[in-house]
Amino acid sequence: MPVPVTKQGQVTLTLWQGNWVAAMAVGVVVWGLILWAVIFHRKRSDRPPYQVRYNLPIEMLYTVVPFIMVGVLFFFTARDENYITKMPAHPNVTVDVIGYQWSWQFQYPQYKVPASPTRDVTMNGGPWTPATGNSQLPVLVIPSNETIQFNLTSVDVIHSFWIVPFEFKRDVIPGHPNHFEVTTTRTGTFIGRCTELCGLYHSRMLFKVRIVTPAQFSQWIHAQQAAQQKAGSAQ
Ligand SMILES: [Cu+2]
Repeated sequence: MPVPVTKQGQVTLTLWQGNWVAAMAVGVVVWGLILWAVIFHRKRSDRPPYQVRYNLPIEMLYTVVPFIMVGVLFFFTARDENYITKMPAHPNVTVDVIGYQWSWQFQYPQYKVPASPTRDVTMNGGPWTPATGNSQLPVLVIPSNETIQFNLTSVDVIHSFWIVPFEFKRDVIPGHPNHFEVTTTRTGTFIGRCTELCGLYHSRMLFKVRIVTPAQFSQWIHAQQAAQQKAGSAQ
């Protein structure tokens, strides 16, 4: 698993690891019982073995133990899912994500650009191509150690928004806005993908993600605001 870059991603990773530990513990017990039966209860003669009808305590154990296992998995999954899908009321930064065949647009509705067609700071780009590689990909810039809200919409077919080290995906559905929030924990440059087969160039629908310090973010967003206002006014 990639190192998570959000608090929510860390919770997902811990839940996944806990599930593996629990599955391995159950597996070891089951393999042990199988080996024990194979080694110590081999067929020794043609005499039919001693017949037993039922054993109430063991039958109850067979029923109760799986219920406990499901209950434990359910408890931790429900607890972590509630945390991961929680939407704190006042995110530091809001990003409107628009998916289309075959790229993404990122808008920052808190940062206005009156002269631009979208009226917000907007990052555009294009898909990966053999000629341009990753150089045309749209860039999503967000600050570290802050809460980011993503609003997901699609203008054509169903896409899915996936920043790999978020350990999280969410579908981008036309006519059905989706939302989620994360708290970033570190800086770095990562890759994002579409993870819902959406057509011929689905696999080229990549984007770059840069998590920077809040000071760098503020500098970057104000520079974008000024540059996009100037470009809009010139048209
Ligand atoms: Cu897509």
